[in-house]
Amino acid sequence: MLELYQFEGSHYSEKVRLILDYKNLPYRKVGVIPGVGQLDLFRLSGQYQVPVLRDGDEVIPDSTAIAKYLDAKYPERPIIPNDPKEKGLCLMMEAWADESIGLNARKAMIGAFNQHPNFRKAILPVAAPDFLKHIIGAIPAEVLSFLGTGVGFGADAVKAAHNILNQNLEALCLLLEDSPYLAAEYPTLADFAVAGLSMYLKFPADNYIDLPESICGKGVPGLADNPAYRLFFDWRDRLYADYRRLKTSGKSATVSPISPTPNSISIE
Ligand SMILES: N[C@@H](CCC(=O)N[C@@H](CS)C(=O)NCC(=O)O)C(=O)O
Repeated sequence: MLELYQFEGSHYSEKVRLILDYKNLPYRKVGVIPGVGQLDLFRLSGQYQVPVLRDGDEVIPDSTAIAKYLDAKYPERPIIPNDPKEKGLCLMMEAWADESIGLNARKAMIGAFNQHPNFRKAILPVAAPDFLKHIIGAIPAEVLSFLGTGVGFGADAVKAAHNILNQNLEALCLLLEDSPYLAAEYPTLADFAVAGLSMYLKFPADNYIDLPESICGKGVPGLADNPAYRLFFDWRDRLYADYRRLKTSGKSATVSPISPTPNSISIE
């Protein structure tokens, strides 16, 4: 069976989970513990980041490489169009989702949980021990903001991320005004990348991802609750309802930690 090495709260992992579900491919989730688990991941894949797909002897890191591998190896329900224009649009939008929506959504979410300690506690890795969540929750917002400065998560960087995301969401609403999908008449990699990478803007309300219930349906204030972007979030809800499996259905949602104990903290 396919194995997905992942963090449950990772938006790049979510992009791959959406594709696996769309293609009806059963898979087993292997939860990587931030820190020590990533050392095991390095031994397996030669790099430290999730997602990593294992298909028998094949080990594929990187969500884009995984998407292309899956479409080539399991061509049923293709996600990369053949038509040149559609294919070009699809690949361009996928890269845009990864690099613009994904990176800026992470900054905007960190900005939001600098302001809201409960949101911050809720989003720490589900596997993190309670005492760790307590300690992180107790760190004042100004300290986190200070720590963030210099690595791109200070107040100015968060504001810049909001500006970019506002334009991204406006563009998506315009694109979706008269079309059910972003790059073709059927769902493609562009749709799954945009849906997955926008997870931190607003977590899906239903039971798709194994995260604390307190954050389901919640998101970055000013973006998640902005009526101007309703069309986009409604579109994403429909995509999930049509193609994403609920976490309770099927046997594919087993999490078995790649490593028993965490040795560092990560926000994803
Ligand atoms: N380009 C990669 C990005 C993956 C990525 O940024 N993964 C994050 C989780 S969302 C990660 O593993 N972070 C831990 C780290 O960098 O140590 C992809 O598309 O898969």
